Amino acid sequence: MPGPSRGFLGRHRDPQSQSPSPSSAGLGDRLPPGQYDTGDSWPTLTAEVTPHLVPERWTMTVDGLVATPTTWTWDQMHELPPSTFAGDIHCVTTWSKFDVTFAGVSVDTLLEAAGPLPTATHVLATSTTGYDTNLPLADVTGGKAWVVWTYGDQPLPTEHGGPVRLLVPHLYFWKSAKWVTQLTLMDHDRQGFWERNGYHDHGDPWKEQRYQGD
Ligand SMILES: Nc1nc2c(c(=O)[nH]1)N[C@H]1C(S)=C(S)[C@@H](COP(=O)(O)O)O[C@H]1N2
Ligand SMILES: [Mo]
Repeated sequence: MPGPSRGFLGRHRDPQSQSPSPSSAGLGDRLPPGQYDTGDSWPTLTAEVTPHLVPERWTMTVDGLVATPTTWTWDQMHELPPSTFAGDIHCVTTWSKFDVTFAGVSVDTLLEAAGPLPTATHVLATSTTGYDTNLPLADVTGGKAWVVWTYGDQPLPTEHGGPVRLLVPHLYFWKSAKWVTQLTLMDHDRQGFWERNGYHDHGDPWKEQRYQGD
C-alpha cells in the first residue's frame, strides 16, 4: 500500500479527487479518473504475436518530415546520452501502475539528430510487427517520451516490448508501442492500430480520452 509520501510525490493534484479516507489519502492525486492501482502485477496487453527480436539486428529510424532521416543500430543507440523515467503508467483497460522505472534515450535526443521540419505536427510510431500508434509531435518532445530498453535496471522483458519500446507515460499506455522501430514525422494526424479500432487519437488519462469522441 502507498506510504504517506504519496501525496507529496503526486504531480497531478486534483482537489476533487482528494478523499478523507486514510487508505486512499494521497493516492487519488496520482490515480486518473476510472483507474485502479494494479500494485505489483504488470498485465501484458499484446494484439499481435510477440516477436523475438535479436537486439543486434534491431534498428531505430526517425524519418518523414525531418531534415536528416536517421537510423540507429542497437550499439549506436547505447552511445546516445542516457535518460531515465520514474513515475506512473496508465492503461486504458483501467489499470495504473505506480513507481515504475525505465531507461533508454529521450525521444528529444533522436529528434535533435533528425531535425524535425517546421511543418511536422504529428508522429506515427511503428513496431517491427506492424503495430502502430499516432501522437501529436508535442506529446513526444520536451522530455515527455522515451525509447527504452531497461525496466527497473533489468533488460525490458520480451512480452513488455523488449528489446526496445516507446514510452509515453503521460498518455494511455497503448501509445507506448512495444518493439518500436520507427518514428515517422508527418504534417497531419494518421490513426494507428487502436485508434482505427475506436480508441482516442490523443489518449490523455487525466481527461479520460479513452475512445473516439471522449
Ligand atoms: N506492438 C504493440 N505495442 C503495444 C501493444 C500491442 O498490442 N502491440 N499494446 C498497447 C497497449 S493497449 C498497452 S496497455 C501496452 C501494454 O504494455 P504491456 O504489455 O507492457 O503492459 O502496450 C501498448 N503497446
Ligand atoms: Mo492498453
